[in-house]
Amino acid sequence: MAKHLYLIALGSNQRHPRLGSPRQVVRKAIALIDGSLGKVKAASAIFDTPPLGPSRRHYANAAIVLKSKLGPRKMLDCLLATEAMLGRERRGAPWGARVIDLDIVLWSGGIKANRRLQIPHPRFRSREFVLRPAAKIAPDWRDPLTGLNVSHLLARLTRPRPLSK
Ligand code: A4P
Ligand code: MG
Repeated sequence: MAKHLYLIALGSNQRHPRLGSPRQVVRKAIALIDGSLGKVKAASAIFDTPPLGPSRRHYANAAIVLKSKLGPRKMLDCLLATEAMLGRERRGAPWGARVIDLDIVLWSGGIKANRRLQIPHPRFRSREFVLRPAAKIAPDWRDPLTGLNVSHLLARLTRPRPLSK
């Protein structure tokens, strides 16, 4: 029985030798996840975003809502296996170029915190490249730690701040 819902963030900023551009890699990742890990209930458009951190290449970012019978630990294993299948190699700088990054942002079960897995994703509240696509498909999903929903978190992050005097 599919009892879990996940909000998953996808990002790529490296071409794949066979699949092509980061945008095409993200599209392929969604197609792989749908059916094998659960049912994709909603998928955002794929956004072109400026890189945060040291990488100079733009990213393709998207978000999906996934319904699945897999619990969070198993889901993480399957997402890591999907990353590997798409050719991601874990070496080099942690924020280096990557062919695909699949992160669990939110889970219908709420909070999970251990050495391998933290849900909600610890940095998602400060990432416009996660919140903007997520707000298109799950604006009302509430972050269990702050009590704010995804569209509020996005508004908080992108709200113009008054110039300091
Ligand atoms: N892990 C713990 N919690 C989670 C979770 N909720 N979901 C652990 C997924 N994994 C989780 O992941 C390292 C380990 O985190 C996993 O093995 C798992 O045990 P990783 O994917 O190798 O690490 P990473 O991707 O380098 O780190 P992270 O935190 O996913 O990076 P970020 O924060 O996603 O930053 N700029 C733009 N515009 N768009 C981007 O997508 N991405 C990054 C990477 C930097 N700049 C970017 C983008
Ligand atoms: Mg990751």
